[in-house]
Order: sequence, then C-alpha cells, then structure tokens
Amino acid sequence: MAVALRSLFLNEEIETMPRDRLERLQLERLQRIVDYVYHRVPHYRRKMETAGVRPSDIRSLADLTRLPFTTKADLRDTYPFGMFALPLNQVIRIHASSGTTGKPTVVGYTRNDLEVWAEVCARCLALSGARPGEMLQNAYGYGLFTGGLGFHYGAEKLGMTVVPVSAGNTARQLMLLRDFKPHVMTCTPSYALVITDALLAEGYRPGDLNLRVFILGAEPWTEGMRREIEEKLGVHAVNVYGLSEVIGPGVANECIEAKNGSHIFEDHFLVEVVDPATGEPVPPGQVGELVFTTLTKEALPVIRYRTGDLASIDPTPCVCGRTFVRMSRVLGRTDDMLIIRGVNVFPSQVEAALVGLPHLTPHYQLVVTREGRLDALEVKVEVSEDFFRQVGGEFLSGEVFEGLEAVQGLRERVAHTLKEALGLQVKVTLAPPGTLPRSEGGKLRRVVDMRPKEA
Ligand code: DLL
Repeated sequence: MAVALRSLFLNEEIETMPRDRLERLQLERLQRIVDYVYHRVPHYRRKMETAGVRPSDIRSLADLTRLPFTTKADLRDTYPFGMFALPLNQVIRIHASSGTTGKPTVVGYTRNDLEVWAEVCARCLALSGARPGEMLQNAYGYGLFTGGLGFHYGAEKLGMTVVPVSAGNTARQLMLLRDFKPHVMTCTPSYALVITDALLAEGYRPGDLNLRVFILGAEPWTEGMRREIEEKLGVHAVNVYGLSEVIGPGVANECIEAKNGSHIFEDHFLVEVVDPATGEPVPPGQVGELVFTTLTKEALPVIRYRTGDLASIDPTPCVCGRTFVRMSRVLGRTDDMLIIRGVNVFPSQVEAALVGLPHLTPHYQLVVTREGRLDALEVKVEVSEDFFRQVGGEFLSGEVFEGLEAVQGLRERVAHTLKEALGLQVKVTLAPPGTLPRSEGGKLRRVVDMRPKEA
C-alpha cells in the first residue's frame, strides 16, 4: 500500500477560484488573445476574415464558437514559424513533435511562456503530491520533445532537486533510484512498467526506495496499468496530459486525492469538447474531441486547436477543492496517429519516407506489437518486381530471400531512413511483390495494432 498523500496548492486563489470569477478572467484573457493574434498572425487574420468575425465580436465565452478552428494542417502549411506571433528574436526556445508528413510540428516560447510552462508543470508535480525539497528523477526524453525540459523547469520552480536522466537506459535508472533515492519519477506509462518489472526482477520490496509517486503521460494508458504499478511497487501513479501545440506537459493533471480525471489548468487553457464530425459542442460527460485555446501564450498562441484526442469533461466539484474541470483519460484519437513509446507516429510519415527510396513499391503495412512491456513498430514494405527478379527472389524461399546480401542492404537502408524520419527504431521486413493486403474498395487497413486492449 502506498502512503496517503495530499496535493499541494501552488496558487490556492487561482486553483480554487469560484467559477464565475474564473470565467470572467477567462473572458478577459480570451478577448486579449484574439485581438493579439488578429493583429500579429496573418494566417489567423485571414481565417477570421473568411469567417466574418472580428475581435470585437467576442463579447462572451460563448462567442468563442464563432471563431474558426485551428488544426495541425495550419501549422504544417505555415511551417516552420509562420504561426508565431512574435519575431524569432523574442522566441527563446523551440520544441517540435511529429507532424502528419515528414516535417515536424514546430512550437516556440518567449521568456514569459517558459515561465507559465514552468508554473503549470510545477502545478502538475504539486497536484501529484510532490513537495519542495524532494527529488525528481525525470525520465521523460530531453530534446525537441517537450516532456523532459517541461518537467525539468517545473520541478526547479517547485523547489525540487532534479535528476535529468532523460528516457532509457534502465540499468542506470535503477541505479539512480537506489543510490539517489528520489521521491518522484516522471516517465511514460509504458516505461514505468519496464521499470516496475526490472525492480521486481532485482527482488525489490516496497520500502526499499524512497519512490512514492510516478507521474505518467504522453501516451494512452489504463486503470489496469495504474493498478499494476501501484500494487507492485507500493507507489501512486497519476496521469498528466499535454501536447506541444498547447504548451507541452502541464495542460492537465490528476490530483492525488481523487485520481479521477485530470484538472485542466483553465486559467491558461480554455477547453471545449466538440463532436469530431460536426464540430458542434457536446455536453459535459459526453465523449468528443478536445479543443484548446491558449489564453496567455505569447510566441505561439493557438485558437480553438483541435487536438484529435477523444475525451469527456467532468465539471462537478472535486474532493481536492480545485474548481478546474477534470478531463477523462484520452479514450482514442480522431486521426490515425499512433503513439509508440511516447513518440507520435503517423502512417503518412512512413509513406513519405519510403517514397524516396529505390526498389520499393507504395505497398506497406505497419504492425504494432508489444514486446514485453514496450511497444514495437514493424514496417512491412513490398519490393519492386524488378528488384525481386534481379535477386532471383521468385526461386527462393522466404528465409533465403530475406538473407540475401542485397536484401539485407536494402533493409538496413530502409530502417535507417525510417529511424531518421520517425525518431524511432523500427523493425523492417521486405516482402515479395503482391503479398501485402490491397484495398478492397473500402478503407485499407494500413495499421495492424496487435497491442492487447484492456478489458
Ligand atoms: O506528449 C506532452 C507530454 C509530455 C505530455 C510528457 C505528458 C507528459 P506531444 O508529443 O505533442 O506532447 O504529444 C501529444 O500525446 O495529443 C495525446 O494524444 C498524447 N498524450 C499526451 N498525454 C497523454 C495522456 C506530449 N496522459 C499527444 N494520456 C496528445 C493519453 C496522452 N494520451
């Protein structure tokens, strides 16, 4: 059993603000940000003009729905910096996440944005039961991904001691857990399961370490995974949600008292839930697509950004006393984005990477499996008739074909290209022509997801 923990208020006045006051604050900030993007980002101005709406039309929070949506396509079309509201000399940090094509989605931060980001990440830690003076082992990846640096500055802001170990190298993670005795660990849920297994394999017993809380996010996970980590390690596991386009981690986090939905930091992020097909709002409690408007960001504010994440909102009061609404777990995606070990992967990225390579056909398939605790991606792609004939493939068994030097060379080249394009190690299988499924008129299932589904 994990010890009982309470969350800490970082800014009690804001976090427990009566709804009417919070909504007044949101409206003020919304009016300001809409005016700001209208005058600074030509792309927003054009879209608003097309929709026939001016900043002065936003008189209430309900008027938000008059504004056009923003999508990943807007960021792609203006790649890399076209949606920035300020010149680059005022942008002091860039991060990026996978886009739907070969190019990443680029996001930027001013000094003030980094301050806000540190504040919301500090809140995530505080909601999860972390305290100033405690130690955080931060095993989210450092780099263009927002997870590592987001939590890093959040922990410093809260007054924690940060161990910036980044993701991977399980033996080293275990050594640090034993030797440094951190209280809190941040990583993806799939990696938390790897850590759990590795600790148990070493004969771990609850109480051996100081670890009390895991803060897990960046990919979908389940109550079953929570139970497993909590019971086996005698710790708490809480959910954190976020996305680069909105800020990174720090959009929402569960409070440790309830562990029942993540409080959205609504003083900075205005949330809507819409029907993904019609874009119309859906009532609280009903699942729809999460849409966010950033209320305070300077470098890259987003207006009605469609996340593609399916979830519901619970506005009822919470035992922790916070008045921020809670979002459910992310229950699915509206698009075909896969998340593999925390890395976002679109099938279209694979396609874009394969197109440039010789000896391949456009017939490919993605197979996602779970090997032990970690998700693995296999890309199967058919070789061209010419290549197949050149190497005498038609006379060979599958294994001999795969073992040919020319085939191995091509496979390595494909694997290297995919690793560069996706930022992920991929298993590549080269298939003889005509062997992968073809569309039979309907949607072709390019992705075979064999990961076990939770009951
Ligand atoms: O994953 C930010 C993050 C880092 C969140 C660390 C939490 C912890 P992106 O790489 O832009 O940003 O990916 C964002 O990941 O739209 C969701 O589909 C998914 N996602 C993030 N958190 C969760 C979660 C970071 N707790 C995309 N549960 C989002 C399910 C999540 N999915």
